[in-house]
Amino acid sequence: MSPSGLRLKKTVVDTPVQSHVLARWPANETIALIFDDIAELLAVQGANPFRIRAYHNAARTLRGLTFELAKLIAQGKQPAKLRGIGKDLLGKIQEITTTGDCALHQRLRESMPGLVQLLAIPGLGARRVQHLYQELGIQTLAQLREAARNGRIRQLRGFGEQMETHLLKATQGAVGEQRLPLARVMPLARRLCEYLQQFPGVRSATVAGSLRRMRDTIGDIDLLVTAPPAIEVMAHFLRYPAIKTVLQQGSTRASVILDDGLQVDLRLVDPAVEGAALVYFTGSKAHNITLRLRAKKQDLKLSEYGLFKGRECLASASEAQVYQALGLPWIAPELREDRGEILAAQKGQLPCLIEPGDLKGDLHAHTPPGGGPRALEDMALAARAAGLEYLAITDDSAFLQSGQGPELERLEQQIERIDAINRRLSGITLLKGLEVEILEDGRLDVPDSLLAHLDLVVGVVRKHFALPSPQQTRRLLRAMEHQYFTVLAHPLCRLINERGPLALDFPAVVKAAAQRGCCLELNAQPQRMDLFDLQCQYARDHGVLISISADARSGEDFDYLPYGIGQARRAWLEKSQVLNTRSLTQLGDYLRTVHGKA
Ligand code: DGT
Ligand code: CA
Ligand code: CA
Repeated sequence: MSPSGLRLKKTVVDTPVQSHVLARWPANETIALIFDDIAELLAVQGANPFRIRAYHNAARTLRGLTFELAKLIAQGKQPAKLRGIGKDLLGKIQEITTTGDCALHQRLRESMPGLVQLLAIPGLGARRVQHLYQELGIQTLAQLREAARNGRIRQLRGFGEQMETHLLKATQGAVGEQRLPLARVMPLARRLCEYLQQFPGVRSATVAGSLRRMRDTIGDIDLLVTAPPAIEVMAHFLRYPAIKTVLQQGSTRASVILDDGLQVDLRLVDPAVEGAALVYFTGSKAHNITLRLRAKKQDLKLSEYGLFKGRECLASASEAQVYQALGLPWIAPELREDRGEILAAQKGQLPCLIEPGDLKGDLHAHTPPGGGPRALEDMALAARAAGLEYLAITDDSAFLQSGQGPELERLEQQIERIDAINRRLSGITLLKGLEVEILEDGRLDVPDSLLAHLDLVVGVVRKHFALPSPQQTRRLLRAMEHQYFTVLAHPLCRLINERGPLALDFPAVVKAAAQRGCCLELNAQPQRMDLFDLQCQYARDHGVLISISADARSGEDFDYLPYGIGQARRAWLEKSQVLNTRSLTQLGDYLRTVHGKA
């Protein structure tokens, strides 16, 4: 065991010591930790063992002192000769006393940043790190995790299966592992739930954790299964074909990794405590903590097994009972982030959240590329099947500019096609829209004279994502000033795991949208989820209407709408704050007003 790396990580390394935050001089222990760290790093490099030992010995001497050495040095006093601390090391101590660190230490850390992180894992000392490097070429956390996943660690002398599992756990989340988009994970989790539910005796299998809270990205899948004690559901779970590695298994809990790398945590409880377990396992952790504190104030104890007064269980069977016994109404999972929901619940001020069935239409959709002559109609039918009453076709404005013929003619052809479909189909109305590009300077790539023929215009940034904030903000503000601009689509342009959000003065964009009366989109494409919850809430708070859209490119894409609703609920949105919950007539009124056509 070599915990020094870990201790250092907390005390010295990750918080660079700056002289103005020091308690005037570094403690003996701080200097000793730096020396231990130097020794470990030298060992990983395969340095001379005497040199390595010299640093460890000096650390030991420092820990045994009855006075603070750095204080003495800071006072300009000469310390008496100390065992194992010669001129060279004393020089380093002086350096640490004045700067908080020494150059050798910094140089060693900088020369092998990956190895420094490996050393910080409890159980990985210099010798093991060196071994990993020599045998498997492992220099980074990511490489270590990969090797552990592939079962290569257990083959190493002195490591074994237990160590491999330990390293897999220790590196989880530490390597900037990607969180996956909600819509990619939910279907997998639901399939697993169905599999579990099929097992005779199982009462329920429920998705919990961040999935149930509809977070935009998911770290791992949490499932809660209820069954009477005698049911062998755990063995059934471990037989699930897509399981690659079993990290942990017991009679009431198991953690596995699926073929695609996703982790699944399963908890099995008695049906009698389903509600309490579900509250616990749904989280978030922050919500749970605040809830437990509330229980404590009432002299109660809340756990995954129930709400207790002394040994008496007051509630456990359903979530509603647990919340009720705490003096609260049931709180929707999407709100459970400790963002004021418990106080709002207590005051009876929880929002009346938007529901999936509230959406009447979608204002941003494309004709599938290569969809043939029936593509428009297919989209209309798919939207109708998804329960929508209207759908705006907002093809990319590029279709006007490419090919032959004047732009107006091409636009008129599209409008005629839509009119024909509207005459033919009942129960769904296609609206005439366009997705226009917001050019670098904020102009739109289609003139107002053409946009005037449309019902609505969706503006998007397609290029120049990296403009500095003032320029990007100006660009969007200018775009929104256009008379026929209706919706700013995916305003932040982030792509989960691929592209961060635009640098923007977001409040300025929201303010402009509110003044102009145009709306901001909550795009429900799995990788977008843009606006995301907190921004969406901010926009709502400042009087901006939100348009929830699947940005569909095929009929199946309407399945993404519930995830958009999930985000909207996380943003505390009510039905009235979402434009496309309005009837077609109400929408028409809104569009005429915002475009100055009223
Ligand atoms: P994720 O997996 O990163 O997307 O986020 P969650 O929220 O699913 O987190 P996860 O999988 O670590 O844990 C699932 C739930 O279990 C979490 O939402 C609340 C509960 N939980 C986990 N650890 C703790 C804890 O230390 N304290 C409390 N009170 N609850 C916890
Ligand atoms: Ca989770
Ligand atoms: Ca988990």
